[in-house]
Amino acid sequence: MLSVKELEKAALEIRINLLRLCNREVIHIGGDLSITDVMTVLWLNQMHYNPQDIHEEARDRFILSKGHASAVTSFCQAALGCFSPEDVINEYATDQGRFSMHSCNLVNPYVEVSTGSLGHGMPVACGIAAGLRLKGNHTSRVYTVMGDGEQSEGSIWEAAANAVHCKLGNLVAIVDFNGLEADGTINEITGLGNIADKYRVFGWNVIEIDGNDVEQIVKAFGALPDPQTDVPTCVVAHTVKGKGVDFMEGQVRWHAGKISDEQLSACIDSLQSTYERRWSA
Ligand SMILES: Cc1ncc(C[n+]2csc(CCOP(=O)(O)OP(=O)(O)O)c2C)c(N)n1
Repeated sequence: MLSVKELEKAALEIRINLLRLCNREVIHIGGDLSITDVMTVLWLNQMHYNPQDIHEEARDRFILSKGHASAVTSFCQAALGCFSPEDVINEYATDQGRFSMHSCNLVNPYVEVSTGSLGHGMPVACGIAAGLRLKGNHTSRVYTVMGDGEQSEGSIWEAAANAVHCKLGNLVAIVDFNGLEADGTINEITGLGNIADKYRVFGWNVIEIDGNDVEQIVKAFGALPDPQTDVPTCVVAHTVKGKGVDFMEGQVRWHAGKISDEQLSACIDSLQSTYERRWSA
């Protein structure tokens, strides 16, 4: 297990890699940065996943329901040693490359399920969780990461009801509650109200955290019920879209985009000095 300081350092490096990629290609930088802390803790501390044996039956499964956050997923996997960050940057959006705007398992075996069309990853995660039970696997968990805008897809709520009905205590759904979609705020576009309460009413175990606070994320994952139990868990992670980059934070305009060389070096300086200030005492 890594310490909070080590996890924050890893999250810093993942953010820097995201920005380096964002200097080369248009990526979904806002929603990558909002979920970076959760993804770092998930991949580096929480999930049972061996890059040397990616089909191991005992692995935890990860389904990126908000499939446009493929870049942060790839850099987390790179931090785990699946491939290098340079591989991600050099191959991204190239004809023969393994990495692109959405995760695709036809070209990248580290992707459990291809995603990108919102509303599909969560139902697939439910199916896989039910399948593991049927196969007699009672130790693996299935994690899925969704967007808050994605919650307006009806398929999410069919799956949410089904997960309770099928008693899928091995399912952990994470909502990146950053308050923004591609074109505006959640409240302007769909007005979803209290997403945590909605999952509670559906019968889920709900944990609400500050999803940009590594200590809280570690604690929440550490408190997950045993996968053999009957109630699925929803972690509602309150986050900031564009977290860590001052001109992107809370800005709809930075749902997706590309940055200049000057912006890149200013962002890296700012991220590094924030980390150093925090841990210098
Ligand atoms: C079915 C479907 N409709 C539309 C899109 C286009 N799209 C990509 S990202 C996005 C906004 C998603 O917002 P949210 O789920 O809140 O993600 P985040 O803000 O975390 O990036 C949309 C509408 C899509 N990928 N799939």
